[in-house]
Amino acid sequence: MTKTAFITGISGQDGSYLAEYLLELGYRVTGIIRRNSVAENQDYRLSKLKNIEVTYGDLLDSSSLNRALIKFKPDEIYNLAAQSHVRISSEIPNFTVQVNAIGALNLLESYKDNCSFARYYQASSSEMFGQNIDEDGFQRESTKMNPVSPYGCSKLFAYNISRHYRNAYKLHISNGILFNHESPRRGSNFVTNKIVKGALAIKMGKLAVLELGNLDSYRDWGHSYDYVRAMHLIINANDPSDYVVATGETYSVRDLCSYVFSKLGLDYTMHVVQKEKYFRPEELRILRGDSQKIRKDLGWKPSYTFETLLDEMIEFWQVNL
Ligand code: G4F
Repeated sequence: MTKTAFITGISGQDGSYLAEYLLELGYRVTGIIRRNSVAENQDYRLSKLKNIEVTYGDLLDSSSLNRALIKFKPDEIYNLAAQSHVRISSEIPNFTVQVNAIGALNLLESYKDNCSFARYYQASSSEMFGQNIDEDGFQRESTKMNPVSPYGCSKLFAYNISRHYRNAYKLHISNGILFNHESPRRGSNFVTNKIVKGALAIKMGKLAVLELGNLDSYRDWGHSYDYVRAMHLIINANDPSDYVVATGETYSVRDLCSYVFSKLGLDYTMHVVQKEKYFRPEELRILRGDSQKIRKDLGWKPSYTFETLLDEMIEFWQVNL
């Protein structure tokens, strides 16, 4: 029997990869998109996808969630919608908390009341750990969580309330604690895509310098395609649970600059300048995830490395910039 998936954030990087992946698996794919005054930009990541069913809706509008869930009757619900930019969350903290925390609660309520037979995936984040790191240098499911941004705090609420609904109402709800994941579809104001597009623009003579913030923070970067495969495994596990999804390797923003610029025959130290406006009020210094649990229990492993991820992004923008 055809399964129906419902995706919030379907027009985003992960939402679009997940929609494609589930269509390939034979799912009926549905979701909500927010109304935007620039109609052209609303679904550009979905433009090549046929047969998905989307309706206007918003995590802050419970009536739209109820209507969508009653209409689509999903078997699997993926809550990927968020204000996902960490630095910007300090500029719009109220909005970030409304969408990421209260929005998640709205969706859980709508799910519990309208289609509790379904399974539910909550997009949780490694940003929830804050500066905590285990003695061996990794963060894992048991690592303490003390977020250092409005974004991280909002995601921690969504993570905890999802676990509460799982326990209190015996619902099949799982969290994926995803470390950074990128692709050519990444928004241009996240650091990977900003560096790739900036370096190419410098190479083409279209940009003089690339302005960045902190070059000495470390992140565990994977590919969005690998991480949506993890989401699907997590929601289909026999028992609901929480899983770290990460590569286990960490690189600094400086390493990232060095790799991308040298691929283009450039020396990043000649072209990158640091600007105060791109620093965060409180920086999360290092992320490195231990994903043994999902590897052992569900057989997941990443297919991309740091290098192949960046090579794909460079090749994409060489053609499309
Ligand atoms: O690419 P970023 O903005 O990603 P960040 O903040 O780590 O968050 C991403 O990963 C999280 C998972 O850990 C997600 F939950 C979240 O939604 C998002 O997808 O920044 C990465 C690093 C940071 O340390 C930042 O300070 O790059 C540093 N950075 C340095 N210069 C910059 C810049 N980041 C951005 N966005 N822009 C800069 O100019």
